[in-house]
Parts: sequence; C-alpha cells; structure tokens
Amino acid sequence: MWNQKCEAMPCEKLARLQFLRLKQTLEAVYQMVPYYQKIFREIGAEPGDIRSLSDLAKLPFTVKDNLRDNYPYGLFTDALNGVVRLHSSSGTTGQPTVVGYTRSDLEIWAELMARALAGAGADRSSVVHVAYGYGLFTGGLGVHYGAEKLGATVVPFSGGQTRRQVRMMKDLGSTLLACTPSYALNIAETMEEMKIDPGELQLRSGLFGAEPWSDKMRRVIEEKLHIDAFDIYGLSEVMGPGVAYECAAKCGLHIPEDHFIAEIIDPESGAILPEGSTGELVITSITKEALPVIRYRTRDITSLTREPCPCGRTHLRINKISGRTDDMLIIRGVNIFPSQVESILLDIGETEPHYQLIVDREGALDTLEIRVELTDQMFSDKVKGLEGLEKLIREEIANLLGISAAVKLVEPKTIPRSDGKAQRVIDRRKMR
Ligand code: DLL
Repeated sequence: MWNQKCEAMPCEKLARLQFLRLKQTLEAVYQMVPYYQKIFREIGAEPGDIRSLSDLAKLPFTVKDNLRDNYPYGLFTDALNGVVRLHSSSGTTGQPTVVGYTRSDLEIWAELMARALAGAGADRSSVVHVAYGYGLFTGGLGVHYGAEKLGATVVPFSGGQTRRQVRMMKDLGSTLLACTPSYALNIAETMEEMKIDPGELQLRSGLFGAEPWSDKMRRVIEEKLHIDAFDIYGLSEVMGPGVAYECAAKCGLHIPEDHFIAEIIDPESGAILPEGSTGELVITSITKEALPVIRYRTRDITSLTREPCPCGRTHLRINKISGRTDDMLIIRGVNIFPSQVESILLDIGETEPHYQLIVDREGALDTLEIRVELTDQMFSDKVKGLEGLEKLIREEIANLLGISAAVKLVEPKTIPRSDGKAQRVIDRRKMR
C-alpha cells in the first residue's frame, strides 16, 4: 500500500473527513463559481444546509453539457488564477471540455496515481513504460507523475511506433506497462511478429484502462504478455486516471474516498440505488481546487460495494465498468454492451480477440453485425469449419444476450488496431 494511513483509514474517520472536505468544497464553489451560485439559488439552499453526507442528495447532478455550455473556463473556481495545467477530454462528438489543475490538484493526482501503481505491485525498483498518449489526454501525464512520485523509473514513450516500444521495453528492462487494453493486445501481436518471446522481457504487470475491457480480455492479455494485468479507471472531468484502481485482490476497483464521494444512481430516474445495485456512477470531488465537480454523472455503468477487501484498504470498490450509458446498444429493444459480446467471443476462443460491432437500421429495425477476426490457422481452414464457427457464435449470442446478430468472420489483421482507445462500435444509424 502506498499510503497506509489514508488507504486503510477506519470507516467512521473517513466519513468525518469526507464531510469536512465536502463542506469546504461546497463553500468554495458557492463563493466562486456563478454556475453553482445559480444552482443553490434555484433550489433555495446554501452550503450550510448540507448537514450530513446524505444531504448531498439534495443537490442536483452536474453533467458533461454543463461543462460544455460553460466552455472553456466557466466552471473553474478562479478563472486561470493558480491553474498550472490544462487537459481536455477525448470527446469525439460536439464541443470538447477543458479541465484545469492547480499545483495542489496535480500533487493529489500524482498521489492517487502512486496508490494505483502500488496497487498493481509497482515500487521504487520498477521501470514504468507509459504508452498512454501524452498531450491533452490525461493518460500519459497522469501515469507519468504518479510513477515519479512512487520513485519508480519512468519511460515516457506515449502511443505509436509499436515495434520501437517493444524494443525499448526489452532493452530498458521495463517491469510495468501502462496503456489501453486494446493497445496492450496490439503490442502483444507486434511482439509475436517480431518473434520476441515475452519471457525475454522483464515485464511483470500492466496497468490498463481508459476503455471497457472484460475479465476474459484480462486473461487473454495476461497470457499473451506473461503479466499480471490490473484495471485503472478515471475520467478527465473528475481528474484523469486514478479515480479508481485495482489492488492485488482484484475484486473491484477502490475509489480513494478521502478525495471523492461515489454514488450509484438509476440512469433513468436519477434515484440513488442501494449498495450492490448496478447503475450509473456519480462522483463528487472533495479536494479539487481548480475545477471541483459536484455530483458529476460519469455515464459509466457499475455497482459498488463496501464489503471489506482482503488487501486491508477500507475504501469502497466499484466493479469493472461494463460500459457507458451512451455506448449501450439497444437492438430491437434488448440492451447490450460491447463488453458482453467481447466476453462471449473470448469464451468461444476460436477467433482472435479483435472484433467490431456494426449497428445499422433496416426499415424500422435495428441490425447488428459482429465482425471478428479469424486466426491464421482458421483462415486456411475449410469453409465448412468456418460456417460452423459462425453458427456457434450466432447461437451463443442469441442464447446469452437474447438478440439475433449477423456474424462475419474476417481475415486476420483486417480490423483496425488502436494505439489508444479502440473503436469497437460503428453505428451507421448515426451517420445518416
Ligand atoms: O480515459 C482517463 C484514463 C486514462 C483512465 C488512462 C484510465 C487510464 P477520458 O478520456 O476523459 O479519461 O475518458 C473517460 O473512459 O468515463 C469511461 O467511459 C472510460 N474509462 C476510463 N477508464 C476505464 C476503465 C480517461 N478502466 C471515460 N474501464 C470514462 C472502462 C473506462 N472504461
């Protein structure tokens, strides 16, 4: 554990600390952010009316559009005064959002990333190879400063030039790889092409996140790279990577509750759901200075638990994120997440772990086509075997997800590889 005092703080003490910090955050936004002043006015309340942690529920949610509508600096507490860094969210549609950090915000971010890296087994002796993109994306610099804080040696590679990444990891004796899970697959494949056995490297663990990935995918990556793979979660609006991270027990991701308050809500009604229920994660920051967020709707679907964790950390855990509310596909009334399809494909295990979902509409009906890559061996196989495999995938999808999908087996290496977040879904309905 990187910070035993904070990460294993007794629950009552933690709740008292949370309340104190929440009050300070509410006072700050009430004093300094016209947007929040308006919100308090609208509900006829003042920060003093929040008398317990559960009173937080009296405040309305903040959503991405609130940040967009106040672009670029409207939700910052003090314009750019004291802000030493900006990042921007990776949003592919519409107006981007800009997020800012004071020096204290950056120190806390580095602290939380040091916790996450320690959770994945890293220490001062580690060589951390960062293949998340550097730049406006929070992945690269987020991991970078956490690894430095930990005292590890950082290799700030960023994304791309995959062959060179492999050579550098081998030459420099990198022990931990940090990148998206889809890029980790790409790296593993490149290693195979270069005829380098993962055993020739010193890699022991991986810190993967920034996109949904199933437990099955974890196993595939672990086998291909001979490592122990850990999940890390975060989003720019709340901080960046480090909003939740796995420990050695791998039974959920701990949210550093001395800095964030987490809730799970029903995405339709907004009602708070009881512990264990699946819904949308909502986060309130309680130590951020430049851009505090109050009840921020992440759109990410998960559940939370306060059951004690064998690792000794007292902070609550969220389950692996199954997807985003906006990535959920509704195919003829059935809701599915791409990660569910991923699990089924990897369970069948006769294809490569590279797939894409093509969603379209014929008349009034939504259609789904699952494209999945054949292995080299299957590709040279007889057509009959391929028909059987297509049928098997179709049947498993129908049985387990309750939808009928077309399955198309495609040639090896024809689905685009990513060096960042993979594009798993092509929604042609949106292109019309
Ligand atoms: O992806 C921050 C990050 C960088 C997290 C590196 C982990 C590692 P954004 O670009 O703002 O920030 O995208 C945030 O990515 O709301 C989720 O939908 C998704 N996401 C992030 N981590 C995970 C994860 C970074 N571990 C959005 N599992 C979030 C599933 C994830 N989805």
